[in-house]
Amino acid sequence: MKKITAIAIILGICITSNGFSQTCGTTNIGLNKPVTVSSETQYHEGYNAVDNNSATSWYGPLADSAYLYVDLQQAYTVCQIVISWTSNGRAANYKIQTSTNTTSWTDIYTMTGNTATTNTLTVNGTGRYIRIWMTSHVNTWASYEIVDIAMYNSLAGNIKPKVSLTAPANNTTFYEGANITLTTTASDTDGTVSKVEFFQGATKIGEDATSPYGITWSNVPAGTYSLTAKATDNNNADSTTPAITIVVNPSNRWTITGNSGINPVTNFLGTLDNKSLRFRTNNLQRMYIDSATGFVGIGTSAAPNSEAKLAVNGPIYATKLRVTQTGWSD
Ligand SMILES: [Ca+2]
Ligand SMILES: [Ca+2]
Repeated sequence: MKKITAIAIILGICITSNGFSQTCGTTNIGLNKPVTVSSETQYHEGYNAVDNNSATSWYGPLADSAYLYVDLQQAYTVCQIVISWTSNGRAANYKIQTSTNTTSWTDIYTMTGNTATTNTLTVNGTGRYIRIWMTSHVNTWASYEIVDIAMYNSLAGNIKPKVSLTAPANNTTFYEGANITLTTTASDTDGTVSKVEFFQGATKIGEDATSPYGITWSNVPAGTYSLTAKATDNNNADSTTPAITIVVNPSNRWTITGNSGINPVTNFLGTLDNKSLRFRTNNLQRMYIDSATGFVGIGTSAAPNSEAKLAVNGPIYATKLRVTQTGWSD
């Protein structure tokens, strides 16, 4: 273990609780996988033993020898198998075997003298096919009857996938109704990424099983959201990105593409408090309206005298310019 750790550090691999742990996975890798049996009974076919449904079961033969094997669709290192028998249909003696081809089988567990209805077996074997090879009954008058088999694969040595959110950037703002594109980069050093799921808080908003891993979150309501992405690898190990925050603002505000339905009585561009208003282009201040005096400066924010209401710091070109000094009380 020390050696593995040292290599991991040299490679810059982040060691995490699942990364090199010796624990078993918690996902039943045999669930609903194809089943082959030596014999079966109508309504009690082999698949009833892998459906994780205690109301269904496989009925085998009265004969001593019988088998049931599960095709996991790919090779796994199996670390635990849980077999639930009916009380009548328990096997006393049986073996657990693995195979890569269904032709040659390797014993990984031998049970003798079983009487329990649930057998939780710690095993260690690798193969695509897992077979229960039964050789004697507890009750010789009953067929073999398996309610469910669960299989778990070892995560030992598995390195967690890496994932990062590439968009949106932290603290990006949107307007309500936006279609927000979430993108990630995800990879797995010693396997493949099976999916990337996307969450806002604890709520899943989508997933993608194909690279590049991303989704579009459509028509997002106003609010502040904490977004994460979780990648899962082919051994069911997962990693989650740090959370980023986005703000989706209400849309009842001036937009940069023009506005309609404005009420000039109540809608305006400006401030409600004692703050001046500034206009910029190219991030340079071009026009200024003073909050206290209402002074308007173009090219300046300083009034040339205390009575000035308008100052233009620069030439004014006009074909006609008329200044009238009557008509106002002041
Ligand atoms: Ca079942
Ligand atoms: Ca992995």
